[in-house]
Amino acid sequence: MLTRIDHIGIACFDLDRTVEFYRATYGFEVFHSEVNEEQGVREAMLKINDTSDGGASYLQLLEPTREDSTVAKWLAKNGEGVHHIAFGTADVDAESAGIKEKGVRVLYEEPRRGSMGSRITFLHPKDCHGVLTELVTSAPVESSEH
Ligand code: CMX
Ligand code: CO
Repeated sequence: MLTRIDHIGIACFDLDRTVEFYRATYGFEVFHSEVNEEQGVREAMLKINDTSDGGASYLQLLEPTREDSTVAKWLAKNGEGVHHIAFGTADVDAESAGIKEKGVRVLYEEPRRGSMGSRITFLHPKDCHGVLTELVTSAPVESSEH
């Protein structure tokens, strides 16, 4: 079961300036930031709210770290904006297997590492009415605190 919006991914050219926009305009603070070399991004997670299943919802601001990253390619074509949405689930393996059976392309054989130790996979936007869709299982609270 998909139980919440985990995050909305927003691609930007300048992470620091974009973080400052969200702080100055809405009062959102950076909850967590990291570089994910595999995904080719530097990112900031802004927590919007906690949810009843123990997870949370975030904005994920993304700046590419290299020219051949998926986000760099997307920015060059589209400019800044909403890049993907991510649904939270307790079991990304089971969810992605079930969705694959319905004929939607799942981009990874095995879930990969996402923000804060989460496990993530993506569904192809062309099979999802134009929306790049991520599935996320958050890390247990214990491990995300270390
Ligand atoms: N949203 C909607 N459509 C998208 C898209 C997006 N984010 N990215 C690409 N597309 C569309 C393109 O517009 C293009 O459509 P047309 O053929 O009609 O022009 C088509 O998909 C193919 O796009 P492309 O530019 O040739 O890009 P690629 O096929 O090389 O890559 C994708 C597309 C989805 C496979 C790749 O972006 C991917 O693997 N994404 C998953 C990983 C990722 O996005 N990581 C960054 C975020 C990390 C995180 O969230 O933690
Ligand atoms: Co994401």
